[in-house]
Amino acid sequence: MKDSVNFVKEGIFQIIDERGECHADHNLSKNKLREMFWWMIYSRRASEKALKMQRQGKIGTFLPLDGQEASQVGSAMAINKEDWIFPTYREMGAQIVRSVPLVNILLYYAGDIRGNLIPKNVNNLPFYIPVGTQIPHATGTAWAMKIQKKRSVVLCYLGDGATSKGDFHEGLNFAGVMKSPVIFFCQNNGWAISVPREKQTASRTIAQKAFAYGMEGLIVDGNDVIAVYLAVQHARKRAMEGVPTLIEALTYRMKMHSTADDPKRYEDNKNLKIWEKKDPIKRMRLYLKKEKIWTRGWEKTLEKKADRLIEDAVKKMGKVSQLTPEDMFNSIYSKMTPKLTEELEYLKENLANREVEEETQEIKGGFP
Ligand SMILES: Cc1ncc(C[n+]2csc(CCOP(=O)(O)OP(=O)(O)O)c2C)c(N)n1
Repeated sequence: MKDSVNFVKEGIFQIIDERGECHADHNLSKNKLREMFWWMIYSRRASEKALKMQRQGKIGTFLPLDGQEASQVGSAMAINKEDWIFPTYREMGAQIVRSVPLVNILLYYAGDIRGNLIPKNVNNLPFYIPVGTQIPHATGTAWAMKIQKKRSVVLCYLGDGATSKGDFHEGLNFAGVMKSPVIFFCQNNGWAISVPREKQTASRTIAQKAFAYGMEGLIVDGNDVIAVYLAVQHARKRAMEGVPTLIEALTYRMKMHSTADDPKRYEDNKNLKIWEKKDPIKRMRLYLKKEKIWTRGWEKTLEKKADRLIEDAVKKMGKVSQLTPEDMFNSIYSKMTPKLTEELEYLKENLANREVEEETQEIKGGFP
């Protein structure tokens, strides 16, 4: 066995291969390995449930994480509670590992902004929807933490598509110059909606872009939860020393981009078949089985626990009071501006008129 930090196969950092064979010492306890498997099971089941809820009209939109569990779980587990994460819309797995209640996430996807209220003492930003905008924010936050001499780092999530945005280049350039304690964690999942990775950039890899900004670049097998964990731990240490890292996690989006798209229109099924063999959960199961940590019964217990937590979250969501149209004015400024007050009055008046109109229509419609 080789020392894990130096084990790189064809330029890609990997510990566990697709057959569940371990190629390097990792020094992780059995409990840590169990925990990793648990979070991946929970994340996938939560993602599957959210997709069904969208199809049933219970939430408005959703972006499945299926296939990216190892990247999200491994990275989120590798940092400290005091560190901050800047997630994109697909990072449900990272959010739940970092203690954001699932009910919040479901509420958010149902269009209820209260879902974005992150609990106190949880250092997570809400989901970023505009692609790439989190990157300069993450750099700035990390820089501020450095000035304040805080012993924490920022983990900034992004996709391969985000690397084409100006924000990416500005954010990374500034991080390199200011030596901000930040880790840029790019999940290269092959697609930016229907744009394949090879049309996104002519660079041979995404990680190599790091060198132009004076930081470290690292490619990790994003479907190997142990490798991701160790890579992010390493990058965290470097960030504390003033060296940011751009990690490219090679993974695959196994479902649609979002509930609004149909990948069959642009994606060759052959790719999916290849990546199904690399499924992060399957791989970890094979490894844990070899290590005599996994049994079918144990996995069933985890599935049941996950389903119970998911059902609880769905029930809690049902108990949350409905938002009214007027509520949209409550979350903009702490004190309403004169213009907003005027608009609120206008809205109220229109809503009242609409009620009268609806009642009149009903009466005109006659009696059954
Ligand atoms: C500024 C901006 N432009 C366009 C969009 C529409 N959009 C949503 S997701 C997406 C693709 C992003 O791909 P990638 O960064 O690879 O992340 P992934 O969705 O694969 O996780 C685009 C173009 C957006 N949300 N924000």
